[in-house]
Amino acid sequence: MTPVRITAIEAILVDLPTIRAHQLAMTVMHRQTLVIVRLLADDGIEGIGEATTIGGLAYGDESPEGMKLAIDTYLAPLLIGQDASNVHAAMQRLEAGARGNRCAKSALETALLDAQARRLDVSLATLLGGAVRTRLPTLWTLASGDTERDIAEAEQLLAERRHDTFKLKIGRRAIADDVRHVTRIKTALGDRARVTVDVNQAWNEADAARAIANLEAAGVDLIEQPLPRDDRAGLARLAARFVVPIMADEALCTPQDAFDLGCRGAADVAALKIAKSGGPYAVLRTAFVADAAGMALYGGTLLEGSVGSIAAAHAFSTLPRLAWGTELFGPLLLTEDIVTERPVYREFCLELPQGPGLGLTLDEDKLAHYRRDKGTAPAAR
Ligand code: MUC
Ligand code: MG
Repeated sequence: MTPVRITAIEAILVDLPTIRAHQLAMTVMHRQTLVIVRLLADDGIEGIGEATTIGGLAYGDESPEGMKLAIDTYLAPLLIGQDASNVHAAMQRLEAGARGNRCAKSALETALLDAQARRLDVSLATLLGGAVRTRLPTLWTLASGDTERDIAEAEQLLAERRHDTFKLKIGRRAIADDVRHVTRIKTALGDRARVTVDVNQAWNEADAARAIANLEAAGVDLIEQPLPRDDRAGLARLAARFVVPIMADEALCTPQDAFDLGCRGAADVAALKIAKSGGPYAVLRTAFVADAAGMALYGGTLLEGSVGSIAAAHAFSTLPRLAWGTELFGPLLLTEDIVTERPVYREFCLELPQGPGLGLTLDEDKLAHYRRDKGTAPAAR
């Protein structure tokens, strides 16, 4: 069989407004910047991918602008002319030629997988071995910064049967204020909803111990990344001390992270994200190690738009165990989209698209409108 050569790779910065301010411990978001990747091969098949992070450099080591630079300057040249139908060989070449940069690599791995699945006329999940679920339970994050507004938002989403699990972003305010905020929301929602909290690394161990005792008493179901990502010993002590499960997020990116956290007993639950791990296939490698180490799995997000969220959904749909469901609600946080058909959320779940590849089509007009380099961008294909 003649190889199919990669002929062009484009990385496009796309700025989309959020439906409301989204407050996290380390930043307040009013918009989200997606890095959309288009990868073309000489058989005419194009694959798309997305690299996205939160708040510039506030969340991780890569910014959207840095990802575009890394792709344009270093990663794309490594791939041009390579066999587009061999995703593992292409990704191995990137690994050998560029350290780290897992978010940027995730967009490229997604685009390669999307193109190859389209080429074979199968879905991305099928290419990854097959979906064991086509509906993924998806929570919603309450992060308006206002307790009563958060309760009203949760009540509406429960009534619409869109979400029945809510993650509260805390760690920005004093601990006593955070505990009051969470307790008020959990009391209002009662047994009708699960409530989890994400501290985004904001506490030290002593503060975390005090806060978690109160949150556990308030009926919180899960505590996400209470300590800085490097404090694995502290995380292990918290996991041993409390019954409420502790989830590793920022601390867990690679299979090696999963192995080390597992050996330490540092986390009960593993937050998986394609962007942290380097792509839909890469996240599965991390997931299998975490699973083998006895951690329950959770399908996380870096608040990607539709392309990144659906890529993650395809990967998570193949996992035999996904005890904590997902948080792939990113597209719902954005007022606009750059795909022709937006992902469907129904009965507390995200539905996996069924078409070839990701099952998504870029909306060229929307993309042209929201791309940051509008006016100077190359003409649409
Ligand atoms: C994170 O740290 O988990 C996921 C949901 C959300 O609101 O923020 C993200 C990031
Ligand atoms: Mg988190």
